[in-house]
Amino acid sequence: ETSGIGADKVALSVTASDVRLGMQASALTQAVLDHLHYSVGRLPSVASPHDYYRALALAIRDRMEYRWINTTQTYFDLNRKVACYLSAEFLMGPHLGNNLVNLHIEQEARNALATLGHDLDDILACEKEPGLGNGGLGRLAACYLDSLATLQCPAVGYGIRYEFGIFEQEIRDGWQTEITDKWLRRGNPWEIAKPDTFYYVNWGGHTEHYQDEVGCQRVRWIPDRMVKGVAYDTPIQGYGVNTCNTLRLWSAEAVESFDFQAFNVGDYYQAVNEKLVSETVTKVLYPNDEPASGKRLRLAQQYFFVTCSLQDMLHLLELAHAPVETFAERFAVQLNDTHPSIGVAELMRLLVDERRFDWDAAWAITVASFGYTNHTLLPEALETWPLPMFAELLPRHLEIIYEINRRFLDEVRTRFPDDEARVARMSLIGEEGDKRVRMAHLATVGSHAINGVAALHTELLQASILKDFHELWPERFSNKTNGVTPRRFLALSNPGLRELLDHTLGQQWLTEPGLLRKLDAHADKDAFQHDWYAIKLGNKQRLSSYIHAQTGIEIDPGWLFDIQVKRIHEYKRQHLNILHIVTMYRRLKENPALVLPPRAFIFGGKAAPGYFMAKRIIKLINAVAETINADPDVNTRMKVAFIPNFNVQNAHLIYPAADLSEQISTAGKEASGTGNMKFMLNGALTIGTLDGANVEIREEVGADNFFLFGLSAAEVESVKRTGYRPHDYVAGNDELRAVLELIGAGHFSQGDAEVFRPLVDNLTHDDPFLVLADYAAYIACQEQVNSAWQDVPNWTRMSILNTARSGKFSSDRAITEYCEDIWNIRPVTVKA
Ligand code: F58
Repeated sequence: ETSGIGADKVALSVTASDVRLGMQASALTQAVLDHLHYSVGRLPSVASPHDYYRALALAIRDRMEYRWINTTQTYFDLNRKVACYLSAEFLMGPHLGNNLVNLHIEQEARNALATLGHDLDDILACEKEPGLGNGGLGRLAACYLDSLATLQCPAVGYGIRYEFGIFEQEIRDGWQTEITDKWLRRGNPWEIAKPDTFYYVNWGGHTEHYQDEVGCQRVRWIPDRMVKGVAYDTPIQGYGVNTCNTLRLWSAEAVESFDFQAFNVGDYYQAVNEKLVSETVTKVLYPNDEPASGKRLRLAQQYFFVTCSLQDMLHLLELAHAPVETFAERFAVQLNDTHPSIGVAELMRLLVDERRFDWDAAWAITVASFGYTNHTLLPEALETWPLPMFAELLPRHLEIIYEINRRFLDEVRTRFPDDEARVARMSLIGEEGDKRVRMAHLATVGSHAINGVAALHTELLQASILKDFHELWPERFSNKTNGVTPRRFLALSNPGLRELLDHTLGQQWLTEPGLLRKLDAHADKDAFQHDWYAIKLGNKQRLSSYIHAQTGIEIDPGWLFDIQVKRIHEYKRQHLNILHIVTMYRRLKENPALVLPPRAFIFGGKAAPGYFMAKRIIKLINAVAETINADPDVNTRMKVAFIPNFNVQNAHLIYPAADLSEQISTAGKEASGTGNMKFMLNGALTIGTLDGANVEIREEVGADNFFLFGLSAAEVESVKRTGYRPHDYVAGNDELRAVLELIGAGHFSQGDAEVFRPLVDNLTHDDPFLVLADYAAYIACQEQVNSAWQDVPNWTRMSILNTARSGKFSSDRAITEYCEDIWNIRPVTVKA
């Protein structure tokens, strides 16, 4: 009598009215009332929407609990190898809506709330998303967890339970301001604290070398500080399956015995202070996307979550009575960038110092266990730690890294005799300026598999920062092009399109996105185009209302929606977009009769709080918006809006409403991009450079259905090599010069010629990301967009083809490749 996921597979003897498990609307109504009473403590008559949100969230969590426990038990009973995805960031987005989709009970939940006088959408809007990540890297980790569960793969996500996630962005007078993200203030119904699952984490002190009972040289680490890492678990429900995996986040707590020691000597203040200091480890997410921060607390965070996770794996082995020797057969440990790469040294320490393995045996286990994913080639984003800081915080790990390095460089010298330059390049210790530990080298040497995140990125990785390593171990390298989950980024966020796809293709497209290709056959049909257009228009209406509510700006849903949402960074070139906008503004002012299809230029994204140029770019977007939106000469044909606080929640509204997706980074700089995939999936056309996954998007959709412009990665490099002179482009292009002058002279800043001076000067004198070199090509390409947009049937056709050919970019495909090529992990059916 159950409905919802796999009702056929679920053999529970549950009745529809069961308050804990029943999947029908009547059972959910009962469950919400029950939780309102027993968990929230409110009478229905006075309960707020947020109270209803909590009650419904708890009711939904109950419905996952059985599958969750059962999943863990199944993996354990079957001794199955588990993928452990180590990531300092998981940008999960709101849980409630996604869990309803994956459990197949949205309609039941909607009906249940309607019975109680509430609208599901209002209740969904109450959830404060856990913003435990900066951008693409953290969101990728979340998509991968969704796919792992959906593909029924044994997996755990391990990370940090930051008390404050990514800051909330407010726009004041056009500038970004940062507000602390107190996401836990009203509690978190999705997590279950596991106070008995904790591990100790040590810092500082010194090491002692001694001889053990059998005469072996050993090392003891005598730390001088200690904290406890406590587990908080969140269920990750797969779509349409019983598999419910775990996201385990570690939270730092003071160790009680330390308090007691202080109490005993009567130093109450010291005891309390100890607690405060301990708990700062997991206080806040570092809000820098790139560059790497170099802060001590950041290294402490990394070591903290990595040691807890590795100790947890060893503990699980013990529970299974499996010898530690089998570690690599039981766990595939994936490093999401270098942030967890201290794990290589930590696993060696746990095995050699604590379990008394000999070095070679420990090293074989370590390399067989770890895989490393690189997400950036930008030199300033590569993590390195100054030796003195490393030595102070993790003295034993530094010794271990020296030993790994000594043995590794011996291997290099054997393979490449008389090549000390190569040895210096490959060393785990960098000697340019102050000595530093190079975390990308540690991750590479400690892993049996190293991958980039798009075909171009992997090629460049092998040819640039990891060239020497690729020459030494070519067989360890592979490409794993990123992917995104169609459950969250289509089914949940674009219900109109979902319905059309279900109706046209059957529901299987959600797990077999290759089926989307069947849309090709409908792309030319009038009636289908009509439905498609209507859905897009509805999505644009939704976004338009949201923008109006957030900013006061009114946008006509009939206009072309041109959207760029992503972190604000010079390499992503939001300022190139602005140069186009100002160019169009000037043309319209000079020639009011100009025919220009009306466009809304929409932006969103956070800047790192200390990133001077990025913050100025936000100010520029808002300044240009204010001028244009208020000018009756132009505002019937163009408007500009900056959506504040871009996050997963408002992303649900943004991607489905796009006509044009801006993917305009300098070629060779964006490792992959994943927003590009979310736009494509929702039927936006891309204007972009040959960068990251854009290359593969264009291959899939066909060159005719993609607006390509700009220098290639190879051309960018060659221009830079031969000496790039941005000023030549200014001198050679009157329109560009006029645009830069307009901005520089304060036209958009009430005559203030100072505020944008640094931006304009940087572009004309330095322009590290070749904005001016690509300007003319970008403008020309945007003109092609304008003509294409005027042919509505053809634009709609191209929009349909984008969705049709987006199947490759499902995270299910990406995860299948990781499972087969790197982790050696197979699916397991979890029975009910
Ligand atoms: C992003 N990196 C890449 N880093 O820029 C993007 O091209 C790629 O699609 C994505 O990873 C997934 O592979 C990224 O988001 C960060 O946010 C780090 C956060 C921690 C500090 C260093 C950057």
